[in-house]
Amino acid sequence: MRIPLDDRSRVLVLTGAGISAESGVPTFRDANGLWEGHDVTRVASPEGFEDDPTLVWRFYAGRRAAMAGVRPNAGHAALVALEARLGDRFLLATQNVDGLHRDAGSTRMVEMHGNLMTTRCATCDRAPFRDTTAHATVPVCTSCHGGLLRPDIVWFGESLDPAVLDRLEQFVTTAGRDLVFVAVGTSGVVYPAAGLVEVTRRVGGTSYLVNLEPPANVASFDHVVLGPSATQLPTLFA
Ligand code: BJW
Ligand code: ZN
Repeated sequence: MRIPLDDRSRVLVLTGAGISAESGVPTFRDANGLWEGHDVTRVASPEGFEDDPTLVWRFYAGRRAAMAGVRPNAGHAALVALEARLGDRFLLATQNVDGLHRDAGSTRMVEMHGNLMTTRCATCDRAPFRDTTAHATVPVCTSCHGGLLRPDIVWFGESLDPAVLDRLEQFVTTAGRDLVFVAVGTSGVVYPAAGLVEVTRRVGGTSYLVNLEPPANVASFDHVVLGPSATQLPTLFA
């Protein structure tokens, strides 16, 4: 299949863990949402961090270390090529925190759930900073002397950056019926990302799904392509 685009089309691509699977990054719900027997919603929540910051940092330290040598794949590259073709009529919204879209060369992009290699203070408002260290112990803030540092990631129950939500809303509103929404490699259970397909329907746009298997919200899509994204995306946007 090929996604038909004309010179009015505005393409919003939403990606999830599935697009990075072929680069060797494990998806979330692969192991039934478990990590070393812990419920992922516990190690990725403010309550979990409050209860056991050491456990949370162990989870993120492992994920940081696992990124060594990981490279973007043909699916990421296909989105870079599409952006080059469409310019400002393209926006990529990724739920992934792995940074692979940026490594591949995507620039018109929002990271909805933050970035794995960025750290911030849980207490003070110092600017988030790049940090690739796989911390073995909980790092402490040197600005406010005592605040615990945490990954700059949007955990369950936390709000997304309003600037990210504004940019998405602006893109969708401007596009209206010219919106082509393409969701790639995502299980469609985590909001607000999972609701973008309904938003597309409301503005009169067209939606596509590219996923290995049918996700929770499959019935909401106009067109469904089942298969691995690294193989499917280059063909869809050829
Ligand atoms: C392939 C493939 C290949 C494999 N090719 N495909 C409205 C309704 C109900 C609940 C809520 C709601 N609004 C908010 C909520 C609460 C909550 C939520 O959604 N809960 C649901 C679980 C019910 N949302 C929030 O808390 C969000 N905050 C918010 O909305 O604030 C306002 C608010 C708060 C509270 C109440 C109400 C409003 C924040 C969500 C933050 C999510 N963060 C996480 C973890 C941290 C990131 C990290 O550590 O990395 O982000 S959760 C986790 O899931 C991670 C992911 O980005 C996210 C999505 O996962 P994804 O990408 O879909 O991965 P998988 O593994 O689930 O799926 C992979 C898919 O790929 C599968 O389908 C495979 O088949 C496929 N695949 N290989 C193509 N090669
Ligand atoms: Zn601080």
